[in-house]
Amino acid sequence: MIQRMKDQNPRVPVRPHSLLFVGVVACSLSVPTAAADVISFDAGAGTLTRHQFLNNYSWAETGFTVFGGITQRPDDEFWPDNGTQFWRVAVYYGPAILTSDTGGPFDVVSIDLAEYSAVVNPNRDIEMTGVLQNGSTVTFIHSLDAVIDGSGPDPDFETVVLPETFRGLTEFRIENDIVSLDNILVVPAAPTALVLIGALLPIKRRRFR
Ligand SMILES: [Ca+2]
Ligand SMILES: [Ca+2]
Ligand SMILES: [Ca+2]
Repeated sequence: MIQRMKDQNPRVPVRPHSLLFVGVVACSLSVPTAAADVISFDAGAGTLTRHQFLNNYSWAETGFTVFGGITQRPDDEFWPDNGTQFWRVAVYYGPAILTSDTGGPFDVVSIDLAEYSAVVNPNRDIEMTGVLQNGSTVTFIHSLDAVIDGSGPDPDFETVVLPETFRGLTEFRIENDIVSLDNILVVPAAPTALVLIGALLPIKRRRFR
């Protein structure tokens, strides 16, 4: 009956909540893909903080913080080398834990990994863990290639692409206590329709009260 009345009279007013729904759908469809960030651990790109009580360090860069490790840029045949400063996790620092400073979910797309050193168990398996928003975890294990000659010409670091399951994380961990890492490619999660509804509700109250 209502539909018929609208057909007969095109001037039937549209209800405010209908406008809200259309707005939410339109905004949801037009949300741009969040920009990717690279945590480089490079000098000047972030901030290293020493936590005296825990005798540990954290690194803050591009809205993310990595806890458990220390920056390093050696230049010899013993430690891995990619020409830049990287993050070294040791027995007394690990595990490395990555979180977003906003507390919001994020994706981990890839990470550069290298052996801890040329002489310490170079071909060990590196276990990575993601904590999802519902508290469950996903894991991925990568076996290092054992290619490491420090300042020599061999590529000590290798880029590891994480599986699709490492999306929408609240925390990313590297459980091993000895490993070198660099260039973590992260993508903050885009706003969801529910977030947009929350943002639009005040507008609705102002316009249609
Ligand atoms: Ca670096
Ligand atoms: Ca090398
Ligand atoms: Ca290597």
